[in-house]
Amino acid sequence: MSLPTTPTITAFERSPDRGRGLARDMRVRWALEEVGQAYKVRLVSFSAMKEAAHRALHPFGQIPTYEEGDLALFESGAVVFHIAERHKGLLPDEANARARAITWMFAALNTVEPPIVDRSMAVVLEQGKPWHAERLPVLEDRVHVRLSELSSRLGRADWLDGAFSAGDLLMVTVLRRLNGSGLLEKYPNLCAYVARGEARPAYQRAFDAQLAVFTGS
Ligand code: GTB
Repeated sequence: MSLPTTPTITAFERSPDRGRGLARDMRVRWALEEVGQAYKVRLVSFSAMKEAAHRALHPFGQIPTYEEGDLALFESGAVVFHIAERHKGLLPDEANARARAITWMFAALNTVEPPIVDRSMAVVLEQGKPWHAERLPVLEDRVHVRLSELSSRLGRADWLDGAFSAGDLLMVTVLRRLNGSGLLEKYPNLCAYVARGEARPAYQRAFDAQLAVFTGS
């Protein structure tokens, strides 16, 4: 199934992640690849993001956005949900299983992502502050609390609730933000979970597409 209008998403013209697939267009690209929906990408500069034309699409002047005909969306979680609702493959058909998968989408974005983002913002923006050395362990402890809880729940399963879903897609992208921090390595099942997500062909197509923006290929 494909949409009558090819959707267009926005992504960084020059991503600060240097092609590591950590910006939030990655999760939208991955979702589109999972369901086999072709898409176009419009690259935006940091300054263009703050101009009125882009703010009409995204009130907070950020990427990603999603346009499909006369529908314009922002918020990567809402966009992934929209894609999952309109295509088969990212949410189960059975009502209760579907509700649980949606619950994992919210858990990824509302419960697991915030401490991970707080930590990475502190590393990027607060290195020189006199209190940084004291604050960082506090932030890392909060990340460990969530990772430990998530690790216990995942146990030896491949995915969070049965088959791969949009909940796993978001959770894997959230956990990838810890790349290079050394924090995930304490949880071998979470490392294997992320690797399982990254091994999916749709993930790889999405990753290659965003990397090509960085390398200019
Ligand atoms: N809640 C929104 C969503 O999920 O869509 C958050 C969107 C958001 O934070 N967008 C960021 C942005 O546009 C890009 S992804 N920032 C520009 C601005 O606010 O002016 C965040 C991001 C950026 C860089 C890295 N990195 O370098 O590793 C990782 C993640």
